[in-house]
Amino acid sequence: MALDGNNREDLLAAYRTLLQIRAFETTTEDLFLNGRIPGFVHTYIGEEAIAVGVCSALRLDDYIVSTHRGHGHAIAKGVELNGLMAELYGKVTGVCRGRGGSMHVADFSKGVLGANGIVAAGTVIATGAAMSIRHRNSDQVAVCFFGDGGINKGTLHESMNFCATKKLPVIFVCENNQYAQFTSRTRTTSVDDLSQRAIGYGIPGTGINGNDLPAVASAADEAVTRARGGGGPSLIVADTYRIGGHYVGDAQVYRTRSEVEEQLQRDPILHFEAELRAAGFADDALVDAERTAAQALVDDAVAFAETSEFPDPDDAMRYVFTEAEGEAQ
Ligand SMILES: Cc1ncc(C[n+]2csc(CCOP(=O)(O)OP(=O)(O)O)c2C)c(N)n1
Ligand SMILES: [Mg+2]
Repeated sequence: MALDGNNREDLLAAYRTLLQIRAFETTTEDLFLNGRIPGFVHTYIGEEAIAVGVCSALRLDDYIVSTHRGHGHAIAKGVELNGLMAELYGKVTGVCRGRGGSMHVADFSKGVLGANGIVAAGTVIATGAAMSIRHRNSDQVAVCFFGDGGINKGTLHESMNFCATKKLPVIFVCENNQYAQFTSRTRTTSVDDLSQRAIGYGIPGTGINGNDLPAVASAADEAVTRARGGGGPSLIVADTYRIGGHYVGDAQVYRTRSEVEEQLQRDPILHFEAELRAAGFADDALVDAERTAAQALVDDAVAFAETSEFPDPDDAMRYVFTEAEGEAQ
């Protein structure tokens, strides 16, 4: 369903999701630094408006394919915080029964086909999902999130070309957060306007401010409507900024503190709060209450994860591959 910019309830629902992602990510940072979460975590702080805006244009049965920075995508598509946090902990109550962890969260019941540690691997998965949509004569769509680093991967070009040729219902969403790991986009990409890449495939390409939630929602709605109606794929390039390091613990020697501080002025949540206030939909009391409520939900998720069990080691190989028909799960 499209986000209705005049509907207070719609806007507040989107606002709550932004806050839940932010609270989830800042809490995850603390948990990781305190040794509670294994592996690596990549947070989505500063990029929340992209996931929330894009997913506002989707139905529950639409698909999304995510990246290594996937918690925000999952939350925006409706994945429950408890199961998501438990997954980060590697607990059996996690959305993937603790087998996936932060970089491989998935929840098919919400159309989340999975996060992925391989840069731009999601592009081919989204293409496959769109092929399945086509074969089933369904009107679902598949969204493929990827980064400015992913835009230079061969898999992305092959996927965009294939989807364009077959007019498959994929929306390619490039989250241009200015860095691929420790490398500035300006050092790796020959064009400033990444949406120009769409021209080479004969598909619509649009560049937007990814920190402006209504702008993201409206670009997504246009692309989703086109894909659902048989009009084929689109590329949306959403400019944003990764406020945190590449991963939690990144020393960030490749950028200056002043650059980050300047970007903090463009925080998508502050931006959206200002819009809500200007429209008369929010005031200090509401903002405080919503922020507290979002943190409380995340705190509950942490308590759930902490008190859940780890999977039984004897069970480690179960649920990793689809079992043959008739085989007990
Ligand atoms: C195929 C592949 N090459 C390299 C890596 C190492 N790597 C992990 S994340 C990353 C940068 C990705 O940058 P971007 O696509 O812009 O996503 P962001 O981290 O900025 O969200 C790289 C190079 C990888 N995981 N997979
Ligand atoms: Mg990037």
